Amino acid sequence: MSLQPRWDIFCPVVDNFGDVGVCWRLARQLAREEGIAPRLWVDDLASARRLIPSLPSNALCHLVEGVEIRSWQTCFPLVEPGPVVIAAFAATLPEGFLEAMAGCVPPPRWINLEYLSAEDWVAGCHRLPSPHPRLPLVQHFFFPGFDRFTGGLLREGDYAWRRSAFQESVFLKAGGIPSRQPGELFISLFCYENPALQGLLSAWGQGPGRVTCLVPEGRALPDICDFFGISALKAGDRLTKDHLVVHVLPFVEQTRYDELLWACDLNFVRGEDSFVRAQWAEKPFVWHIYRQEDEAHLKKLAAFLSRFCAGLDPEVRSVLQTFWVAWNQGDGQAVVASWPAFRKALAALAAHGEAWSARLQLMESLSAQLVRFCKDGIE
Ligand code: TRH
Repeated sequence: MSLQPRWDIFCPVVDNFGDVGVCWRLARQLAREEGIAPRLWVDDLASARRLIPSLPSNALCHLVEGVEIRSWQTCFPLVEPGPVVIAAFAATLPEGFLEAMAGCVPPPRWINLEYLSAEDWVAGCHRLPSPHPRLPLVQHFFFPGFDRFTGGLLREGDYAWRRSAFQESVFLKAGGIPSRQPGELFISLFCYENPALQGLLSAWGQGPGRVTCLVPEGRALPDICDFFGISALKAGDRLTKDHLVVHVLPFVEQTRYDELLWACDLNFVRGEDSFVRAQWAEKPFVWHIYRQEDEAHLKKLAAFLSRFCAGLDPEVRSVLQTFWVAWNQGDGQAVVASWPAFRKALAALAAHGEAWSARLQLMESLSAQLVRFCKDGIE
């Protein structure tokens, strides 16, 4: 019998890969670094399988890297809750499981792990309690974030070691990507559909110097097909136009996504988890934020920009903000017009990215903060 505390993590998959991406990363880190035996309940195992290819397609319960991955189905089994229960992204827990939690002595620590935001109000809500209206249970909000008043970010203890062991030549060879020519720019592209993409591809094609764009299979492909006037693309395909070369890559196992970021000079990322990974990669990046109702995402974007740009040279700051905002508005003309200045600012942005990452690393990792919060008791 395992002596490790079992923590239950509930992951509802709204769409795409970020929900399961964050939960899987957290669970794996808890298992590897914190001596926890996580039980990860996922309501969409097909999405999880894209990030965790070793997960069998017919398994309702499977152990991967110390994490018990369970299919979260409507008919929920009778299981004993662990001492900590994490409801990710406001997950509604199964009623029977909540009743079982209420019957535990003492009741489990119940954490509502929220989405990442750089907005100032987050610090005021982090760790706030919220009693259940009927049951003797208290839920606590836990907010990831960018300063010491929040729960921090997920970063694995062996990240720096993995990064220093990375060999770009091996990565490129394995992907069938020719090695870099002098002055060539490698760009990874992981984004949602974007009406500005075709203009940007044509700007890349105009040079100066070659641009190699590495695109994982996914939502960017239809725009790329339209740009090249073809009907479909798949992993392994390679297309060229003027100075631009596009390689379509397979969607890889989550741990290997970092390699793509390390190999590139500029990374287009999106959502939540790839956005954080780009910051650890210490390379210039462009964030395609997840669209929300009532344009709430624009506030989030502005909040991040204001933190990230603090201390940045005013000219570089303005170039970065113009390009990011144009990209998020899908404004092709503005993206194309601001690309040359953005390209020129890449060296300054790379240096800034290192300093930014060093500052973020002063925060304790989110997984360690969670463990401390649950162990120390709740003030
Ligand atoms: O996929 P995303 O857009 O995810 C989300 C969800 O839409 C979610 O509902 C929303 O709330 C959130 O964004 C803000 O982007 P994200 O967060 O970057 O997640 C992608 C995951 O996929 C991340 O863990 C990295 C992983 N990944 C791989 O494992 N292999 C790959 O080849 C690639 C490109 C990504």
